[in-house]
Amino acid sequence: MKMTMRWFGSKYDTVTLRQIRQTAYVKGVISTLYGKMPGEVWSAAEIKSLKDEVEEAGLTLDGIESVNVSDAIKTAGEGRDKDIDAYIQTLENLGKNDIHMVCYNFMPVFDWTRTELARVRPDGSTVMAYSQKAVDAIDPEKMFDSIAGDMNGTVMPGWEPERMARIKDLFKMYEGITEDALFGNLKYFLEAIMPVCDKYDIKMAIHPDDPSWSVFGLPRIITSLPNIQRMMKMVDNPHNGVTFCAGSYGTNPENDLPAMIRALKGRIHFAHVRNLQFNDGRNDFEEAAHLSSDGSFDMNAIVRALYDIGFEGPIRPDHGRMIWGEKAMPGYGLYDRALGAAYICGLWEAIEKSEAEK
Ligand SMILES: [Mn+2]
Repeated sequence: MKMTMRWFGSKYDTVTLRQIRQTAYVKGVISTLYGKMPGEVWSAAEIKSLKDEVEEAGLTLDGIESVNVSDAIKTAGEGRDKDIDAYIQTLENLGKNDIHMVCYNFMPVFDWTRTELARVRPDGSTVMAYSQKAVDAIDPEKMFDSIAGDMNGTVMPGWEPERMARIKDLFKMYEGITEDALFGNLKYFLEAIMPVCDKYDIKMAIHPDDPSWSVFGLPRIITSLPNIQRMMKMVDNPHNGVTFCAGSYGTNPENDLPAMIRALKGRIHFAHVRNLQFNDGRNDFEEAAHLSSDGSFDMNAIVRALYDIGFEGPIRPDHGRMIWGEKAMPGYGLYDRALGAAYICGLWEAIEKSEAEK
C-alpha cells in the first residue's frame, strides 16, 4: 500500500501540501481539478500543472478523486454520448500524464448523505453523523440548506451550490430510473471507457454509495458485495474495479468488511479506511476516530485483509473528526486525518513485520 491523503487543490483546501509532506506518513496525494463540471474536458496542461505542483512539494499524485460522471451519463439523458467523449478525452489526458487511478461514483443526485456535519462527541470533537429519522423527516430538496451553514465556508464535494440550486430538475431526471436501469447506464459508460483505460492502464475505482442503501427513493446500486460482483461481471475487465471505502460499505452492519475485501482481491484499486460509531444500528451513526476502540469497526481486521490480498494501491485515511480548534471542510481537516494515517501505517507495519518473522 501507499499512504496518501485527499487534497482539493491550493485554491480550495485549508490544508497545504507542505503540511501533508511533514506528516511523514503520507507520501502522496489524491487530488482533482475541483472547479471542473461533469462533462468538461480536463486538458493535459491543466493536469500537468496540478501534478507539477504536487511533485514540487515532494509528494506524488497517486490518483484522481474524482472525475465526476454527469447526470446525463447516469440517466442516459440528452448529451450522454457527448459527455462520455469528454470523459474519454480526460482519461486520455490523465494517461498521458502517467496517472493510473481514477475514483468516481454513480450516485444519483446526492453524493454521500449526512444529516449533521458537526455532531459533538463526548470528548468535544465534532463529526459528521447520520440519522434515519432526520432523513425521513426532511424534504430532500431542502437537504442542502439544512447543512449549508455547517460547511466552515468550504465547498463540499458533491454538494456544490450550483448543483444544489438545480435540485428539483435533478430529481426529475431520475424519475422512473430503476436500479436495473442504473446498472445498464453504468455498463454503457464502462464499456465506452475501457479501451482508453486499457491503453493507458488506468484503473477505474467506483466509490460506493454512502450510506449503502437507497435514500429519498433514489436508486442506489454500489452498496453490497453481490452488487459489486454484478458490476464487475457485466464489464469483466481488471480496469473496472472499486474504491473500497470502509466507512461507506460499513454503514450497513450486514456488510462484512474484511470478508468483502478478501472477495474483491485484485479489483480493489483504492482504499478509504475509517471508522464509524453505531448508536442505533444503521438508523443512527456518527463518524469516529480511526482507532478501533473509538468506534464500531475492527480496524486491524480491515487492514489485515488488505495486507492479505496483497493490496498495493493508494490508501488514505478518510473523514477525520474536527479537533484542536481546526477550521476546515467537515471531514477533511489535517489533524485527525494525520492521526488516522499514522495509525493505519502502524497497523500495517506491525502486520508486515510479524509476517516476516514467521
Ligand atoms: Mn470514501
